[in-house]
Amino acid sequence: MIRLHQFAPAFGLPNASPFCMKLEIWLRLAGLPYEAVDIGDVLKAPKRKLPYIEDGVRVVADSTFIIDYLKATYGDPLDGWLSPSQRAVALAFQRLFEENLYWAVVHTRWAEPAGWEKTREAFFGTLPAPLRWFLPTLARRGMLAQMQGQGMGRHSPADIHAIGVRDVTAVADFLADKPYLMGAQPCTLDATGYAFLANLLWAPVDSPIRDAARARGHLQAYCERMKARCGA
Ligand SMILES: N[C@@H](CCC(=O)N[C@@H](CS)C(=O)NCC(=O)O)C(=O)O
Repeated sequence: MIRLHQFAPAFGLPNASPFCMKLEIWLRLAGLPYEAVDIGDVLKAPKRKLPYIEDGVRVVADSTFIIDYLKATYGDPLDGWLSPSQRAVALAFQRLFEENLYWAVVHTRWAEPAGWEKTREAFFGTLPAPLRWFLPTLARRGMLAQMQGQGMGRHSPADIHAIGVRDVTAVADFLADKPYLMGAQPCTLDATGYAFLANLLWAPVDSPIRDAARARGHLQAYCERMKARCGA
């Protein structure tokens, strides 16, 4: 049985980490049995980030490398129908979600005071003392440092919101009236898209980016469709 190491669920989502949620949704779409191990301990993770999996003696980290490994080991039930040009578009949108929109949303959760209140309560609220006195501040400092290193954290809040709104608008325009991002059936990009959009729409962190997503009702309908399909 595949053991999926991820954070404990928060914000009423399958996972408040879009990368963990992406992998869990992929496993469900692919019909692979797994056991979720909600330890949330990044220090035990091979790359100090979650998710990672254990599959027998194999340990694989990073949601994309894990999916590559699972496809190579158990087959690829989701993406076989995509043409080379569709794969190229799917990769570009994956990068939009994971390398850009992610950091704009991280800003709203970890840097902006109102978002940080929600994040601190959801992620650290149940920790025993003395952990809950210092871990939130340490974790926040680490996330803000990552945002500086990545570069998103160097922009003004208004510019970060504009960057996120532009991404959300592109996704909404691309989805248009299709049931799934690449067409009539879900593929790996939908595991990513659903995870990142649900984390934007359904986490209780207000922002102009979330407002832009809410204004496009078909993004909400898309997430509901994916939720019904995956049961999570
Ligand atoms: N490229 C990685 C990114 C994973 C990632 O960024 N995970 C975050 C949670 S969303 C994490 O574990 N952060 C902990 C930290 O940075 O200390 C993947 O696709 O799995």
